Amino acid sequence: MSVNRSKGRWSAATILATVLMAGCASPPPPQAQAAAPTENAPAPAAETAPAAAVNVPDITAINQTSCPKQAASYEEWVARFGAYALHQGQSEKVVRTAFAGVYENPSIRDRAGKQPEFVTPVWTYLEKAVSPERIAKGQARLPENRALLAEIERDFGTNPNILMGIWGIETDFGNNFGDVNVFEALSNVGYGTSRKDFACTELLSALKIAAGGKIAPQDMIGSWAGAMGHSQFLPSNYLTIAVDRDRSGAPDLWTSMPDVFASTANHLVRDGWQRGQPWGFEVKLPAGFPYQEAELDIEKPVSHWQQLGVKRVNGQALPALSGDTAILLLAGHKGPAFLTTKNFKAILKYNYSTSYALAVAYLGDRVMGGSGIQGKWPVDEPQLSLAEREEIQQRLVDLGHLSGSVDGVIGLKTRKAIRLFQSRAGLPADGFATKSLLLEMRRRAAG
Ligand SMILES: [Ca+2]
Repeated sequence: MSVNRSKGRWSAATILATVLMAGCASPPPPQAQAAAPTENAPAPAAETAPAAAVNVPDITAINQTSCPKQAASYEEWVARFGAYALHQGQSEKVVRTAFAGVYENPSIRDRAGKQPEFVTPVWTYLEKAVSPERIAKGQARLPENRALLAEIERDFGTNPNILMGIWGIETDFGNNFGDVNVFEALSNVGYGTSRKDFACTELLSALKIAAGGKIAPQDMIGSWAGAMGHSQFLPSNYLTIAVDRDRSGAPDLWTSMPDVFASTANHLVRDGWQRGQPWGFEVKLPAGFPYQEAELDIEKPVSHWQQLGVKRVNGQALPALSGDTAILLLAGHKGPAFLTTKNFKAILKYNYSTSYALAVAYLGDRVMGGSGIQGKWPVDEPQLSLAEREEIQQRLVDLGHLSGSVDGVIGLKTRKAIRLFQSRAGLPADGFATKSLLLEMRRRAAG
């Protein structure tokens, strides 16, 4: 991932170093100076301190006992967070070292912005996420990891499919886990977006990791959103879930595959992964299937679906599975259908997106030799613009089917409202927002 680093370079590092030093009786230790960025680095901070530095108060003079909500600049936010971290018991040395190389990164706050004009259709997303190239890439990485994956399955109950799937979707099998330092990523989220409490919590966790002394702050690299390493763990996840499988003294999610796979497995197990169960599989729904039951929060035993006539996509009877299952449709009644288990929900805890979870599931299966999705996606379905998605929601509100904000996000609540409209209109109640649905709504409102 490339980020725009043209603006504000140095400033936060300079200012934090300056304000922290102001409170020190002695000069900072050499390592704090060494931690400053070296790539295209200007002269040392003291010689190039921008005029803006004098406008920022001394961090030791800042009484910051909670996560900073107001700041006139990125530099001030970092200084205030630094004061807050000291208040929370972090050492000045750890704070100074951690923030020595950060700078303002406006592209981070742009990414966390408003709803997109168009939402990528699930089939387009899957085509890229589970491409033949990526499947081949995963298969190439299997031999070197096969024994380790077997050991993890023995100890955690997570099969190789799911671990390869998550590794491939999260970071393209380690080829891309982001290039942003976690302190830079999260301080920009804290300053530039509304997710300030999230940023403060995660930054304090990141400081705790650094304070452990086993992972250097500058090595804590990840996405613009603060997800770190091969498994894309947030710092708080690292502290509570990550596993030091290779017993080096700390979980290393950047270079140790035993630690990476064990940490991912631990995440899944904590969220209910059941040994020996599949995530689910593709199914064929019979004519007249009650589509309003195809939603992840409607959980039934397999026998319920058998009675309704649901079969595996190859026509075979559904296998016996313990626990409740749910039917998933991601593109309405014309698209593929899936029967999912609790394990699918464990994948969703990793990243709450059904498209993401399906991509993880299929990539893992394909890497391990399984076949792809058989059903046909409605690829000719026109995309809905933000205005059209909002219009559907507004019409549902006007009809009394939906309450709450009109935000263009077609989530569970909106789908349920669409199903209500569809049932009353005698349409298959699949909850899928389409252009034809919108046209039908307009037609009925006019008539
Ligand atoms: Ca380790």
